[in-house]
Amino acid sequence: MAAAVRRVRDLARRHSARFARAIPLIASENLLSPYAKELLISDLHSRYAEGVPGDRYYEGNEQVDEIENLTLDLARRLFRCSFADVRPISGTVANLAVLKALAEPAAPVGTCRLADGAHISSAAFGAFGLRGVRPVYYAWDDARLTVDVPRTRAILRDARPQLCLFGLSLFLFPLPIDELRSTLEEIGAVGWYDGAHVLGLIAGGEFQDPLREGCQVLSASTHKTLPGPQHGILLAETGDAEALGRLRSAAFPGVTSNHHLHAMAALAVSLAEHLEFGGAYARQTVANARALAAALHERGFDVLGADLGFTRSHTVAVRVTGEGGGAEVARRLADAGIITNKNLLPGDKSPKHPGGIRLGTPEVTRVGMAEREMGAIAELFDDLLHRGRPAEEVRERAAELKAGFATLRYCFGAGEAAYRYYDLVGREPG
Ligand code: DSN
Repeated sequence: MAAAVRRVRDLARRHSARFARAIPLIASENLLSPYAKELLISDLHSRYAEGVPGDRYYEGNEQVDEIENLTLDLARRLFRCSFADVRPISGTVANLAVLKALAEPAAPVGTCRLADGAHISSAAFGAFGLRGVRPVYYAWDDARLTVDVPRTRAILRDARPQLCLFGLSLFLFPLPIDELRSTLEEIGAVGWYDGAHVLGLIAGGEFQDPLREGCQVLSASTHKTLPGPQHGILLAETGDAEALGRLRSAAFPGVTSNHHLHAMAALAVSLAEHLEFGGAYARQTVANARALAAALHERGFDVLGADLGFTRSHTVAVRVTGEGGGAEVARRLADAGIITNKNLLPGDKSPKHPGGIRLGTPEVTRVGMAEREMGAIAELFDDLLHRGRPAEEVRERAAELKAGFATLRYCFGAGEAAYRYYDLVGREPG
């Protein structure tokens, strides 16, 4: 069995070493600060704390209670709202909690289509299907790359969903919640925003502000543009105390038992760090996405949103049907040390053949890259995909570029190594 232990530790070490040399451009990934990361291996990991601070089912929770209260305070401050719940253990779990609290089975619930960039939570095979709700799809404006307001107003008036979800996993531009607010009020719908992708941008003041634009509830994961641990969060601003009670009991005991206390403590650190550094980080993340998009466009790539400034978020979408399609291009890039994912794009004919790749700048920004490096990354794309340079050569150049950005920024303890796991696992078992 020691061999299995050695093997998994070796694989984790190789994984870290690989990422240390790579250019990671997955829009939903980020790096934890050293102070947050340490808490993931603290004793908190070994404990249970079902219930709420001051009213637990277990003894020994005094420090946990204080950590949870602190995390809640920080969340309410960062997002300027009166309600937070940090017990969902992921974004999807937070979404399930909202559905359990605010929609009955078979109820119509407004959302975007997967092909227009919605998260799998909205799918029949995802959280919507688990709760048994019926999606009411908004109309999409292909030119503006966002929800089409006039046609969606008509759809909402007709179907009258009592819960309307706004949120995307291919999130290039803000959604027109403000413009739909009067229609939501007219039909009596609760506005619900899935801010997983753009949470750190919202907090940093660089994207829309859903709780001020017509949404009462915000659910999210906490590890994308908010560079926190893998966890979930519920935020709300509403006078409906009964709905808040249902959200609380949906979070626990509805969709969680224990809420991963180590991750919650790490989240407290990340929220505190974002209060300090989040504005600068969010600004540079968006600036980098726009710079990367422009640099790719200049090199002949079909970047979505060329007439719209490409993106207002951390994400860039590139149609790569001319370069071999999303799956093939993502695989070739990974082979050359550039980590992306294939992605369905609006207009794709088959979900099995995504025509695009999705790129994100949260992680490269976190290690200090700026507009200049976005140009260098676009050059690597061009050399690999348009000029036929070999993957090994591009991989070496990617590693050289990355070598100048080996430490974390925008956090306490900035300057520490960004990818440390391979340093930490020096010991070997028996
Ligand atoms: N899987 C995440 C993403 O990549 O968008 C969302 O959960």
